[in-house]
Amino acid sequence: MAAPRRGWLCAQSWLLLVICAIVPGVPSVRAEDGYALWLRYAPVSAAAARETLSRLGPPELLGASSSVTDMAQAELARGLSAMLGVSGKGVVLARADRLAGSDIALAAPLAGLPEGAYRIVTRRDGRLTVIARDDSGLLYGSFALLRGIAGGDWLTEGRRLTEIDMMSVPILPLRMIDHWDNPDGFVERGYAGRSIFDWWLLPDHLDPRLIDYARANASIGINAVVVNNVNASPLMLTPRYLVKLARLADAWRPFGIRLFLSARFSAPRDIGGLATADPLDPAVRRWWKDKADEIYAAIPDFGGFLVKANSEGQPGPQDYGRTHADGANMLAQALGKRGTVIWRAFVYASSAETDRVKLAYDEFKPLDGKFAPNVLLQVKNGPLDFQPREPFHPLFGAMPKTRMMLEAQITKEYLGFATHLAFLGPLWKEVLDADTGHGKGARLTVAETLAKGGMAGVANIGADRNWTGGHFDQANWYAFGRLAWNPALPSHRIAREWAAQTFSPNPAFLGPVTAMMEESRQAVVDYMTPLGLAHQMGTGHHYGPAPWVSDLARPEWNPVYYNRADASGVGFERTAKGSDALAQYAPTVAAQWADPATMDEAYLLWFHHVPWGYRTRSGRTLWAELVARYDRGAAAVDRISVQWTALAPYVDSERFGAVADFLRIQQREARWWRDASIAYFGSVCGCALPPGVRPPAHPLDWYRALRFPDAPGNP
Ligand code: BDP
Repeated sequence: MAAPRRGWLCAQSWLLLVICAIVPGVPSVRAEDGYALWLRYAPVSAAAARETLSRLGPPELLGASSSVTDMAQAELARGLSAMLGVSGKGVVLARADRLAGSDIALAAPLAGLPEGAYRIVTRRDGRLTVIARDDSGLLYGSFALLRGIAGGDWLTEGRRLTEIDMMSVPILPLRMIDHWDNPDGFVERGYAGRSIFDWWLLPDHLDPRLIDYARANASIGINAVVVNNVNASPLMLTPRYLVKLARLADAWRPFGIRLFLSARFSAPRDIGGLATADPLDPAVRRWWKDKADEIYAAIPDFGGFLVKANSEGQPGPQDYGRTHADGANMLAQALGKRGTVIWRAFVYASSAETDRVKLAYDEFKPLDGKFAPNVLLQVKNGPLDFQPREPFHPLFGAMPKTRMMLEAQITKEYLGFATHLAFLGPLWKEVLDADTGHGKGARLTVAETLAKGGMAGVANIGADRNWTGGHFDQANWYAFGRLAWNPALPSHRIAREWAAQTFSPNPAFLGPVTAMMEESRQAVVDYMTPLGLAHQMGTGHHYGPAPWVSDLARPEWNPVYYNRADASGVGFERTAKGSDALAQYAPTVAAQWADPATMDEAYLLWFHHVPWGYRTRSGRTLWAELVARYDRGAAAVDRISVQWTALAPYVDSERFGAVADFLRIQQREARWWRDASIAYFGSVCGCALPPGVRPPAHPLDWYRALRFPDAPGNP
């Protein structure tokens, strides 16, 4: 594509800038700030497409219009006119039941498919048509059509739009963004500024940004949003807030998005004037039922409640000697058929545990079959807490009678905040594609266990102009949505699709940028927590390395609890010789991680305490291998940074410069991680640095003395 290159050229001097600004037909050279996300709709030079769409008369809708089809048509008009200079002409949006004659057959493949499925194909009269059985399918299909054009693939080699015939089906029913936003605008683990929700001004003023937010979500198939933090304020359930929430729900309905709320379990006491929140108490049950009725009166399609209970100090049913199922089912009954309770399995409330990663399984596995039909159990991707790498959570596949949601963290709490470039497609794919071993002889992947639930992603969205702090963090929002729609999509394809729309569809750009993105997450694993290490981050804020910390009140808050480094070796013994967490996995899976000599070394120190002198697969000792991995990670960031420099011709100067700045920060911090970790583990092991290895820049005490009371996102 010539346009972005011209944009870059134009930005190089004031003279060129003036020329570019006055020559008709030259695309805008205004530096981009990232606000438009992947919905930039940059001009596409495709005469064939323009011709196809302009010769065919006005856009048409077959079927009754609705607020959702209005949005679909508006988006098509907006996107097609910006990209091709045609105003949506020639595109037909057709409800399957409104096709006539021989066109009826076009809808046949959609029969029986889930809500939201669509087909894009050309009718006999030559008109490009989006067909769906419901309005949301028409909306998703419209976005897919725009994506296909913006991504370039459809228009290469002189292909005509009318040759397109594609179908897409949402594989997971619930595709949800979870905001950890507080009513006062603070975002827990947020690195992109304050909350996008201005509760103070709602309902009187709705920031137009919230419409663009809904467009972005709809474009990737998101159909549910939890607007507030799981560490929930009861304020959100008060009448004053319900009117604010209703305004939001009304604004998002045309985009197929249902609003959910995090509910504080003690609300009947906090705001209801009751003496208890015991889920079996009739007055408590009545209070929640009345509350649900009140919410549905204001928001008829309210999605339901997300609940964090008896975890990290949050109230819950166990405060009254009741089980998680008692708590969840009580709320499920209050909602009835109208909505869903999403109950989180992220719990580690008991005090005398030997291994924190075992707790969720121990508590929830016995409750399989005890949850009401409208309860979903929301399980984090791994058993600890959103680390750069964890094995998949053992609850997936282990509760066949329970509907499951996978919770992923889009915001990079443990992966360098918004500054580090870490594309999370490969992380999520690793989990989604993992075989749980519960398939009775066949494969049963984590993704397959979500078929009656879905995926929730903890948002990385804030009021920063570019939404996510780092420009490349937009890719994680995008990838999350695309994978929740279809977990089988390859990560590299998603990366490429995003980069084409967000920066440039030029293949000379897409090749290198996709490669950079694909290797970026492994780089973070290498320089932060290689070989299966986890939770080595600084206290509370989780910024930077702190593998030495050992003085926090609860043992499982300390990095030393997880690394278990001593003179004999490093790593957490989770076989039968240790905590036996391995036994929570299906036997075939447990077997694959049981033996350090044969297992994937990516998980070595997660499952085993290994002597420093142990020979790893590379032939190096464990100590030397650890050092080599830290070095490899830091070197990868240096390489990515050089690769980015070479991509300057394809990116506008504002976004190019911002990414380059962030990469410099990442280079510095990757070295910091490497140096501090080597200094610490070297001191514990008493091992000399392998020959030729650069010593840490500072002595260990220098790293230990660093403090960051002002790190963002820390509640
Ligand atoms: C941890 C975060 C904490 C969250 C918690 C959760 O540090 O802020 O409240 O997860 O998921 O990762 O509940």
